[in-house]
Amino acid sequence: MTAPASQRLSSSTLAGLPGTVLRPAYDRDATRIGIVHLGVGAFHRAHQAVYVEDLLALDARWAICGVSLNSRDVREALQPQEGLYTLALLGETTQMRVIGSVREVLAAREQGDAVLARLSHPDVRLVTLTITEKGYCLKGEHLDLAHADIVRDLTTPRSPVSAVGYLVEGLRRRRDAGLPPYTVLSCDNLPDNGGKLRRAVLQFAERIDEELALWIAGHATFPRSMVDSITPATDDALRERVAQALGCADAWPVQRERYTQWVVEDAFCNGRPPLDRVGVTFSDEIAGYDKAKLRLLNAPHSALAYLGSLMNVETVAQAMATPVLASFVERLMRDSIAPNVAAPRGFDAQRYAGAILERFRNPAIQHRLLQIAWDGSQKIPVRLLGTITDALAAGRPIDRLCLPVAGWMQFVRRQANAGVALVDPLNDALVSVGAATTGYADADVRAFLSLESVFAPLSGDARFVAALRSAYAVLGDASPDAVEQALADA
Ligand code: CS2
Repeated sequence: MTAPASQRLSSSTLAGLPGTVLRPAYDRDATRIGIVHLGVGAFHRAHQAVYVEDLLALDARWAICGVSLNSRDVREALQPQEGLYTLALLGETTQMRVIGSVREVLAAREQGDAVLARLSHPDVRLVTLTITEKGYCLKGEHLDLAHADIVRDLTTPRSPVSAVGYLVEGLRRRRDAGLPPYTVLSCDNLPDNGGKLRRAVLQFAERIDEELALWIAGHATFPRSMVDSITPATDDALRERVAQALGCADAWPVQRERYTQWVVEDAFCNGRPPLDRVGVTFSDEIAGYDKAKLRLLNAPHSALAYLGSLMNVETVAQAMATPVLASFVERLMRDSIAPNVAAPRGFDAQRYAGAILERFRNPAIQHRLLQIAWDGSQKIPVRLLGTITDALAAGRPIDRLCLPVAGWMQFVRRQANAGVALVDPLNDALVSVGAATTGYADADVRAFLSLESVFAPLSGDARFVAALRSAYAVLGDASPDAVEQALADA
Protein backbone atom coordinates (compact mmCIF):
# COMPACT_ATOMS: atom_id res chain seq x y z
CA MET A 1 0.00 0.00 0.00
CA THR A 2 1.30 3.47 -0.84
CA ALA A 3 1.38 6.12 1.88
CA PRO A 4 -0.83 9.18 1.19
CA ALA A 5 1.12 12.25 -0.04
CA SER A 6 -0.05 14.24 2.97
CA GLN A 7 2.21 12.08 5.12
CA ARG A 8 5.84 12.84 5.78
CA LEU A 9 8.78 10.57 5.09
CA SER A 10 9.79 8.86 8.36
CA SER A 11 10.54 5.41 9.71
CA SER A 12 6.82 4.70 9.88
CA THR A 13 6.17 5.57 6.23
CA LEU A 14 9.28 3.74 5.02
CA ALA A 15 7.69 0.31 4.79
CA GLY A 16 4.81 1.63 2.67
CA LEU A 17 6.98 3.21 -0.05
CA PRO A 18 6.59 1.87 -3.59
CA GLY A 19 8.91 -1.01 -4.44
CA THR A 20 10.80 1.14 -6.98
CA VAL A 21 12.21 3.33 -4.20
CA LEU A 22 15.43 2.01 -2.64
CA ARG A 23 15.66 2.24 1.14
CA PRO A 24 18.13 1.45 3.94
CA ALA A 25 19.33 -2.14 3.65
CA TYR A 26 20.32 -2.41 7.32
CA ASP A 27 18.73 -2.04 10.72
CA ARG A 28 18.97 1.68 11.42
CA ASP A 29 18.30 1.25 15.11
CA ALA A 30 21.33 -1.00 15.43
CA THR A 31 23.72 1.63 14.05
CA ARG A 32 25.96 3.81 16.19
CA ILE A 33 27.19 7.31 15.44
CA GLY A 34 30.87 7.09 14.50
CA ILE A 35 31.17 10.11 12.20
CA VAL A 36 30.50 13.78 12.89
CA HIS A 37 30.06 15.75 9.70
CA LEU A 38 30.42 19.54 9.77
CA GLY A 39 28.37 21.21 7.03
CA VAL A 40 25.45 18.86 6.44
CA GLY A 41 24.36 20.51 3.18
CA ALA A 42 23.12 19.00 -0.05
CA PHE A 43 26.57 18.00 -1.28
CA HIS A 44 27.35 15.95 1.79
CA ARG A 45 23.96 14.30 1.76
CA ALA A 46 24.24 13.44 -1.95
CA HIS A 47 27.83 12.22 -1.75
CA GLN A 48 29.63 11.06 1.40
CA ALA A 49 26.41 10.14 3.22
CA VAL A 50 25.54 7.80 0.34
CA TYR A 51 28.88 5.97 0.59
CA VAL A 52 28.23 5.71 4.32
CA GLU A 53 24.75 4.37 3.58
CA ASP A 54 26.37 1.45 1.76
CA LEU A 55 29.00 1.15 4.47
CA LEU A 56 26.38 0.73 7.22
CA ALA A 57 25.24 -2.48 5.59
CA LEU A 58 28.76 -3.82 6.25
CA ASP A 59 29.63 -2.13 9.53
CA ALA A 60 27.05 -0.51 11.81
CA ARG A 61 29.52 1.70 13.68
CA TRP A 62 29.72 4.60 11.24
CA ALA A 63 26.38 6.41 11.24
CA ILE A 64 26.57 10.19 10.89
CA CYS A 65 25.77 13.08 13.18
CA GLY A 66 25.32 15.96 10.71
CA VAL A 67 26.08 19.45 11.99
CA SER A 68 25.02 22.74 10.43
CA LEU A 69 27.41 25.41 11.65
CA ASN A 70 25.27 28.41 10.80
CA SER A 71 21.65 27.61 10.11
CA ARG A 72 18.93 25.44 11.53
CA ASP A 73 17.22 24.73 8.20
CA VAL A 74 18.50 21.20 7.67
CA ARG A 75 17.69 20.19 11.23
CA GLU A 76 14.21 21.61 10.90
CA ALA A 77 13.60 19.77 7.64
CA LEU A 78 15.08 16.43 8.67
CA GLN A 79 14.26 16.08 12.36
CA PRO A 80 10.56 15.29 11.73
CA GLN A 81 11.81 12.71 9.21
CA GLU A 82 14.21 11.14 11.76
CA GLY A 83 17.08 12.12 9.49
CA LEU A 84 15.68 10.24 6.48
CA TYR A 85 15.77 11.98 3.12
CA THR A 86 15.57 11.06 -0.55
CA LEU A 87 18.38 11.07 -3.06
CA ALA A 88 17.26 11.42 -6.69
CA LEU A 89 19.89 9.88 -8.97
CA LEU A 90 19.49 11.67 -12.29
CA GLY A 91 20.00 9.95 -15.62
CA GLU A 92 17.89 8.73 -18.49
CA THR A 93 15.65 7.43 -15.74
CA THR A 94 15.65 8.76 -12.20
CA GLN A 95 16.27 6.36 -9.33
CA MET A 96 14.86 7.43 -5.96
CA ARG A 97 16.70 6.20 -2.90
CA VAL A 98 15.90 6.94 0.74
CA ILE A 99 19.10 7.47 2.72
CA GLY A 100 19.26 6.66 6.43
CA SER A 101 22.92 7.22 7.31
CA VAL A 102 22.35 10.61 8.96
CA ARG A 103 21.03 9.55 12.36
CA GLU A 104 21.17 12.96 14.03
CA VAL A 105 21.19 16.59 12.84
CA LEU A 106 22.43 19.38 15.10
CA ALA A 107 22.34 23.15 14.58
CA ALA A 108 25.59 24.32 16.18
CA ARG A 109 24.50 27.89 16.91
CA GLU A 110 21.82 26.53 19.23
CA GLN A 111 23.27 23.16 20.21
CA GLY A 112 26.97 23.83 20.62
CA ASP A 113 27.20 21.64 23.73
CA ALA A 114 25.61 18.69 21.95
CA VAL A 115 28.07 19.10 19.05
CA LEU A 116 31.01 19.13 21.45
CA ALA A 117 29.61 16.13 23.31
CA ARG A 118 29.47 14.22 20.03
CA LEU A 119 32.98 15.30 19.06
CA SER A 120 34.32 13.99 22.35
CA HIS A 121 32.32 10.75 22.33
CA PRO A 122 34.54 7.63 22.24
CA ASP A 123 32.45 6.09 19.43
CA VAL A 124 33.23 9.03 17.15
CA ARG A 125 36.43 8.32 15.29
CA LEU A 126 36.07 10.37 12.14
CA VAL A 127 35.09 13.99 11.51
CA THR A 128 34.34 14.91 7.91
CA LEU A 129 33.73 18.39 6.56
CA THR A 130 32.02 20.14 3.64
CA ILE A 131 32.02 23.74 4.77
CA THR A 132 32.94 25.27 1.37
CA GLU A 133 36.05 27.31 0.71
CA LYS A 134 35.03 30.19 2.96
CA GLY A 135 34.47 27.94 5.99
CA TYR A 136 38.23 27.39 6.33
CA CYS A 137 38.82 31.06 7.26
CA LEU A 138 42.08 31.04 5.34
CA LYS A 139 44.21 33.85 4.07
CA GLY A 140 46.35 32.29 1.39
CA GLU A 141 47.82 29.15 2.91
CA HIS A 142 47.30 30.25 6.51
CA LEU A 143 44.53 30.76 9.00
CA ASP A 144 43.15 34.30 8.75
CA LEU A 145 43.74 35.49 12.29
CA ALA A 146 41.74 38.64 11.56
CA HIS A 147 38.63 36.67 10.51
CA ALA A 148 35.75 37.63 12.86
CA ASP A 149 34.91 34.00 13.75
CA ILE A 150 38.55 33.15 14.46
CA VAL A 151 39.06 36.27 16.56
CA ARG A 152 35.96 35.31 18.53
CA ASP A 153 36.95 31.65 18.95
CA LEU A 154 40.46 32.54 20.09
CA THR A 155 38.86 34.64 22.83
CA THR A 156 36.31 31.99 23.89
CA PRO A 157 37.75 28.70 22.59
CA ARG A 158 35.49 26.55 24.80
CA SER A 159 32.35 27.71 23.02
CA PRO A 160 33.41 27.96 19.38
CA VAL A 161 31.49 28.98 16.27
CA SER A 162 33.97 28.21 13.49
CA ALA A 163 34.77 24.77 12.11
CA VAL A 164 38.40 25.12 13.16
CA GLY A 165 37.28 26.19 16.65
CA TYR A 166 35.02 23.13 16.97
CA LEU A 167 37.72 20.76 15.74
CA VAL A 168 40.24 22.10 18.25
CA GLU A 169 37.85 22.15 21.22
CA GLY A 170 36.70 18.61 20.38
CA LEU A 171 40.31 17.47 20.26
CA ARG A 172 41.12 19.24 23.54
CA ARG A 173 38.27 17.45 25.28
CA ARG A 174 39.43 14.13 23.92
CA ARG A 175 43.00 14.68 25.04
CA ASP A 176 41.82 15.68 28.50
CA ALA A 177 39.58 12.60 28.69
CA GLY A 178 42.45 10.31 27.63
CA LEU A 179 40.76 9.47 24.35
CA PRO A 180 42.53 9.15 21.02
CA PRO A 181 41.87 11.97 18.53
CA TYR A 182 39.58 11.61 15.55
CA THR A 183 40.68 11.62 11.92
CA VAL A 184 39.78 14.96 10.33
CA LEU A 185 38.77 14.45 6.72
CA SER A 186 38.11 17.51 4.58
CA CYS A 187 35.78 16.89 1.63
CA ASP A 188 35.88 20.38 0.16
CA ASN A 189 37.10 21.51 -3.23
CA LEU A 190 40.42 22.93 -2.17
CA PRO A 191 43.86 21.89 -3.33
CA ASP A 192 45.60 20.07 -0.48
CA ASN A 193 42.42 20.36 1.59
CA GLY A 194 43.73 18.16 4.41
CA GLY A 195 47.07 19.97 4.57
CA LYS A 196 45.35 23.35 4.70
CA LEU A 197 42.99 22.23 7.43
CA ARG A 198 45.82 20.71 9.47
CA ARG A 199 47.78 23.95 9.30
CA ALA A 200 44.74 26.00 10.27
CA VAL A 201 43.92 23.71 13.22
CA LEU A 202 47.52 23.75 14.46
CA GLN A 203 47.82 27.52 14.08
CA PHE A 204 44.66 27.95 16.10
CA ALA A 205 45.66 25.41 18.75
CA GLU A 206 49.13 26.93 19.17
CA ARG A 207 47.54 30.21 20.12
CA ILE A 208 45.48 28.76 22.93
CA ASP A 209 47.53 25.81 24.20
CA GLU A 210 50.92 24.83 22.85
CA GLU A 211 50.83 21.38 24.45
CA LEU A 212 47.54 20.71 22.73
CA ALA A 213 49.00 21.77 19.39
CA LEU A 214 51.86 19.30 19.90
CA TRP A 215 49.44 16.53 20.84
CA ILE A 216 47.34 17.18 17.75
CA ALA A 217 50.41 17.36 15.51
CA GLY A 218 51.68 14.07 16.92
CA HIS A 219 48.46 12.08 17.04
CA ALA A 220 45.73 13.40 14.75
CA THR A 221 45.70 12.96 11.00
CA PHE A 222 44.15 15.12 8.29
CA PRO A 223 43.94 13.03 5.11
CA ARG A 224 43.44 14.87 1.85
CA SER A 225 40.50 13.88 -0.28
CA MET A 226 38.96 14.57 -3.66
CA VAL A 227 35.19 14.52 -4.02
CA ASP A 228 33.24 14.67 -7.24
CA SER A 229 29.58 14.51 -8.18
CA ILE A 230 27.48 17.20 -9.79
CA THR A 231 24.77 18.18 -7.34
CA PRO A 232 22.22 20.77 -8.48
CA ALA A 233 20.52 22.62 -5.63
CA THR A 234 17.16 21.31 -4.43
CA ASP A 235 14.13 23.12 -5.84
CA ASP A 236 10.36 22.73 -5.68
CA ALA A 237 10.34 20.72 -8.89
CA LEU A 238 12.48 18.09 -7.15
CA ARG A 239 10.28 18.10 -4.04
CA GLU A 240 7.29 17.53 -6.32
CA ARG A 241 8.96 14.66 -8.21
CA VAL A 242 9.98 13.01 -4.98
CA ALA A 243 6.49 13.35 -3.49
CA GLN A 244 5.07 11.76 -6.64
CA ALA A 245 7.52 8.87 -6.55
CA LEU A 246 7.30 8.23 -2.80
CA GLY A 247 3.67 9.03 -2.17
CA CYS A 248 4.72 11.10 0.83
CA ALA A 249 6.43 14.45 1.39
CA ASP A 250 10.15 14.96 1.90
CA ALA A 251 11.00 18.51 3.05
CA TRP A 252 14.55 18.40 1.74
CA PRO A 253 15.45 15.77 -0.82
CA VAL A 254 18.72 16.08 -2.74
CA GLN A 255 19.70 15.24 -6.30
CA ARG A 256 22.84 14.43 -8.20
CA GLU A 257 24.19 12.87 -11.35
CA ARG A 258 24.89 9.13 -11.21
CA TYR A 259 28.63 9.63 -11.54
CA THR A 260 30.40 9.89 -8.22
CA GLN A 261 34.00 9.70 -7.09
CA TRP A 262 35.71 9.93 -3.70
CA VAL A 263 39.46 9.51 -3.45
CA VAL A 264 40.87 9.60 0.06
CA GLU A 265 44.42 9.65 1.35
CA ASP A 266 45.02 6.56 3.44
CA ALA A 267 45.94 8.26 6.71
CA PHE A 268 43.41 7.44 9.44
CA CYS A 269 44.51 7.79 13.05
CA ASN A 270 41.57 6.16 14.81
CA GLY A 271 40.32 3.25 12.72
CA ARG A 272 39.59 3.32 9.03
CA PRO A 273 36.04 2.57 7.92
CA PRO A 274 36.11 0.01 5.07
CA LEU A 275 35.08 2.66 2.56
CA ASP A 276 37.12 0.91 -0.13
CA ARG A 277 34.42 -1.79 -0.10
CA VAL A 278 31.77 0.74 -1.09
CA GLY A 279 33.51 2.48 -3.98
CA VAL A 280 35.97 4.87 -2.31
CA THR A 281 39.53 4.85 -3.64
CA PHE A 282 42.28 5.06 -1.03
CA SER A 283 45.34 6.65 -2.60
CA ASP A 284 48.63 8.21 -1.62
CA GLU A 285 48.67 10.36 -4.74
CA ILE A 286 45.79 12.56 -3.86
CA ALA A 287 47.52 15.83 -4.71
CA GLY A 288 47.35 15.04 -8.40
CA TYR A 289 43.68 14.08 -8.25
CA ASP A 290 42.47 17.18 -6.45
CA LYS A 291 44.38 19.53 -8.72
CA ALA A 292 43.15 17.76 -11.84
CA LYS A 293 39.55 17.96 -10.65
CA LEU A 294 39.69 21.59 -9.57
CA ARG A 295 41.40 22.65 -12.76
CA LEU A 296 39.59 20.49 -15.31
CA LEU A 297 36.09 20.36 -13.82
CA ASN A 298 35.54 23.22 -11.41
CA ALA A 299 37.40 25.89 -13.39
CA PRO A 300 35.44 25.23 -16.60
CA HIS A 301 32.28 25.16 -14.50
CA SER A 302 33.10 28.65 -13.22
CA ALA A 303 33.99 29.78 -16.74
CA LEU A 304 30.56 28.64 -17.96
CA ALA A 305 28.90 30.20 -14.91
CA TYR A 306 30.19 33.73 -15.53
CA LEU A 307 30.47 33.82 -19.30
CA GLY A 308 27.23 31.88 -19.74
CA SER A 309 25.32 34.10 -17.30
CA LEU A 310 26.51 37.18 -19.21
CA MET A 311 24.96 35.55 -22.28
CA ASN A 312 21.72 34.97 -20.32
CA VAL A 313 22.12 31.18 -20.43
CA GLU A 314 20.68 29.44 -17.37
CA THR A 315 22.09 25.95 -16.97
CA VAL A 316 25.28 24.03 -17.70
CA ALA A 317 23.53 21.75 -20.20
CA GLN A 318 22.09 24.80 -22.00
CA ALA A 319 25.55 26.36 -22.09
CA MET A 320 26.89 23.15 -23.62
CA ALA A 321 24.14 23.33 -26.23
CA THR A 322 25.30 26.86 -27.13
CA PRO A 323 28.05 26.20 -29.71
CA VAL A 324 30.25 29.20 -28.95
CA LEU A 325 30.31 28.43 -25.20
CA ALA A 326 30.78 24.69 -25.70
CA SER A 327 33.68 25.06 -28.07
CA PHE A 328 35.32 27.76 -25.97
CA VAL A 329 35.16 25.65 -22.83
CA GLU A 330 36.56 22.63 -24.67
CA ARG A 331 39.53 24.69 -25.97
CA LEU A 332 39.99 26.10 -22.50
CA MET A 333 40.16 22.61 -20.99
CA ARG A 334 42.12 20.76 -23.63
CA ASP A 335 44.55 23.43 -24.84
CA SER A 336 44.94 25.85 -21.94
CA ILE A 337 44.32 23.92 -18.71
CA ALA A 338 45.35 20.31 -19.44
CA PRO A 339 49.01 21.24 -20.14
CA ASN A 340 49.09 22.77 -16.65
CA VAL A 341 47.82 19.70 -14.83
CA ALA A 342 50.66 17.60 -13.46
CA ALA A 343 49.11 14.21 -13.91
CA PRO A 344 48.98 11.53 -11.23
CA ARG A 345 50.38 8.19 -12.38
CA GLY A 346 48.32 6.63 -15.16
CA PHE A 347 46.14 9.71 -15.52
CA ASP A 348 45.17 10.87 -18.99
CA ALA A 349 44.15 14.54 -18.85
CA GLN A 350 42.56 14.54 -22.30
CA ARG A 351 40.43 11.51 -21.57
CA TYR A 352 39.44 13.01 -18.21
CA ALA A 353 38.48 16.28 -19.96
CA GLY A 354 36.38 14.38 -22.49
CA ALA A 355 34.46 12.55 -19.76
CA ILE A 356 33.80 15.83 -17.94
CA LEU A 357 32.48 17.48 -21.10
CA GLU A 358 30.12 14.55 -21.49
CA ARG A 359 28.88 15.05 -17.93
CA PHE A 360 28.35 18.77 -18.54
CA ARG A 361 26.22 17.94 -21.59
CA ASN A 362 23.85 15.67 -19.65
CA PRO A 363 20.37 17.10 -20.37
CA ALA A 364 18.86 15.29 -17.37
CA ILE A 365 20.77 17.66 -15.05
CA GLN A 366 19.39 21.16 -14.57
CA HIS A 367 22.48 22.64 -12.95
CA ARG A 368 21.98 26.36 -12.69
CA LEU A 369 24.89 28.60 -13.63
CA LEU A 370 23.94 31.04 -10.90
CA GLN A 371 24.48 28.30 -8.30
CA ILE A 372 28.01 27.71 -9.58
CA ALA A 373 28.59 31.49 -9.66
CA TRP A 374 28.23 31.68 -5.84
CA ASP A 375 31.35 32.48 -3.83
CA GLY A 376 33.41 33.56 -6.83
CA SER A 377 35.93 35.37 -4.63
CA GLN A 378 36.72 32.04 -2.97
CA LYS A 379 36.57 29.87 -6.08
CA ILE A 380 38.50 31.96 -8.63
CA PRO A 381 41.87 31.62 -6.81
CA VAL A 382 41.73 27.84 -6.34
CA ARG A 383 40.16 27.06 -9.68
CA LEU A 384 41.83 29.44 -12.11
CA LEU A 385 44.64 31.50 -10.63
CA GLY A 386 46.79 28.47 -9.76
CA THR A 387 46.70 27.36 -13.39
CA ILE A 388 47.62 30.87 -14.52
CA THR A 389 50.53 30.96 -12.05
CA ASP A 390 51.84 27.62 -13.32
CA ALA A 391 51.38 28.63 -16.95
CA LEU A 392 53.34 31.85 -16.37
CA ALA A 393 56.13 29.94 -14.65
CA ALA A 394 56.33 27.51 -17.57
CA GLY A 395 56.20 30.29 -20.19
CA ARG A 396 52.85 29.07 -21.56
CA PRO A 397 50.13 31.46 -22.85
CA ILE A 398 47.52 32.74 -20.41
CA ASP A 399 45.23 34.87 -22.61
CA ARG A 400 42.41 32.34 -22.83
CA LEU A 401 42.74 31.51 -19.13
CA CYS A 402 42.17 35.16 -18.26
CA LEU A 403 38.82 35.33 -20.06
CA PRO A 404 36.78 33.59 -17.32
CA VAL A 405 38.49 35.75 -14.69
CA ALA A 406 37.50 38.86 -16.64
CA GLY A 407 34.06 37.27 -17.07
CA TRP A 408 33.73 37.08 -13.28
CA MET A 409 34.63 40.77 -13.00
CA GLN A 410 32.04 41.68 -15.62
CA PHE A 411 29.48 39.48 -13.87
CA VAL A 412 30.14 41.26 -10.57
CA ARG A 413 29.88 44.58 -12.36
CA ARG A 414 26.55 43.63 -13.90
CA GLN A 415 25.08 42.43 -10.62
CA ALA A 416 26.34 45.51 -8.73
CA ASN A 417 24.91 47.88 -11.32
CA ALA A 418 21.59 46.06 -11.20
CA GLY A 419 21.57 46.30 -7.40
CA VAL A 420 21.57 42.51 -7.02
CA ALA A 421 23.54 41.16 -4.05
CA LEU A 422 26.06 38.42 -4.73
CA VAL A 423 26.15 35.17 -2.80
CA ASP A 424 29.72 35.72 -1.70
CA PRO A 425 31.43 36.41 1.64
CA LEU A 426 33.09 39.42 -0.05
CA ASN A 427 29.74 40.77 -1.25
CA ASP A 428 30.19 44.26 0.23
CA ALA A 429 33.66 44.78 -1.18
CA LEU A 430 32.67 43.32 -4.54
CA VAL A 431 29.56 45.45 -4.85
CA SER A 432 31.49 48.60 -4.07
CA VAL A 433 34.21 47.76 -6.62
CA GLY A 434 31.60 46.66 -9.17
CA ALA A 435 29.40 49.73 -8.74
CA ALA A 436 32.37 52.08 -9.16
CA THR A 437 33.50 50.53 -12.46
CA THR A 438 33.56 52.72 -15.53
CA GLY A 439 33.81 50.21 -18.34
CA TYR A 440 37.45 51.18 -18.95
CA ALA A 441 39.63 48.12 -18.64
CA ASP A 442 42.65 49.80 -17.03
CA ALA A 443 40.77 51.37 -14.16
CA ASP A 444 38.30 48.55 -13.64
CA VAL A 445 40.88 45.78 -13.62
CA ARG A 446 43.06 47.81 -11.24
CA ALA A 447 40.11 48.16 -8.86
CA PHE A 448 39.38 44.42 -8.89
CA LEU A 449 43.05 43.54 -8.45
CA SER A 450 43.07 45.53 -5.23
CA LEU A 451 41.03 42.66 -3.71
CA GLU A 452 44.07 41.21 -2.07
CA SER A 453 42.56 38.00 -0.73
CA VAL A 454 41.59 37.06 -4.28
CA PHE A 455 44.51 38.21 -6.39
CA ALA A 456 47.66 38.49 -4.28
CA PRO A 457 50.41 37.69 -5.16
CA LEU A 458 49.51 37.36 -8.86
CA SER A 459 48.36 41.00 -9.05
CA GLY A 460 52.04 42.00 -8.98
CA ASP A 461 52.80 40.15 -12.21
CA ALA A 462 52.83 42.56 -15.15
CA ARG A 463 52.11 39.78 -17.68
CA PHE A 464 49.00 38.76 -15.78
CA VAL A 465 47.77 42.32 -15.39
CA ALA A 466 48.22 43.01 -19.11
CA ALA A 467 46.47 39.78 -20.18
CA LEU A 468 43.60 40.38 -17.79
CA ARG A 469 43.12 43.92 -19.07
CA SER A 470 42.96 42.68 -22.65
CA ALA A 471 40.46 39.97 -21.70
CA TYR A 472 38.31 42.51 -19.88
CA ALA A 473 38.50 44.91 -22.83
CA VAL A 474 37.63 42.14 -25.30
CA LEU A 475 34.40 41.48 -23.39
CA GLY A 476 33.45 45.09 -24.24
CA ASP A 477 30.14 46.07 -22.68
CA ALA A 478 29.64 42.40 -21.70
CA SER A 479 26.38 42.23 -23.63
CA PRO A 480 25.49 38.73 -24.88
CA ASP A 481 26.68 39.65 -28.39
CA ALA A 482 29.97 41.06 -27.17
CA VAL A 483 30.65 37.98 -25.04
CA GLU A 484 29.75 35.68 -27.90
CA GLN A 485 32.18 37.48 -30.20
CA ALA A 486 34.93 37.41 -27.59
CA LEU A 487 34.48 33.67 -27.07
CA ALA A 488 34.46 32.92 -30.76
CA ASP A 489 37.82 34.68 -31.13
CA ALA A 490 39.47 33.23 -28.02
C1 CS2 B 1 30.53 23.43 -8.89
C2 CS2 B 1 30.79 22.22 -8.01
O1 CS2 B 1 29.02 24.78 -7.69
C3 CS2 B 1 30.18 24.67 -8.09
O2 CS2 B 1 31.01 25.53 -7.87
O3 CS2 B 1 31.65 23.65 -9.69
O4 CS2 B 1 29.87 22.11 -6.98
C4 CS2 B 1 30.82 20.92 -8.82
O5 CS2 B 1 29.56 20.63 -9.36
C5 CS2 B 1 31.29 19.77 -8.00
O6 CS2 B 1 32.55 20.07 -7.45
C6 CS2 B 1 31.37 18.50 -8.83
O7 CS2 B 1 32.01 17.52 -8.12
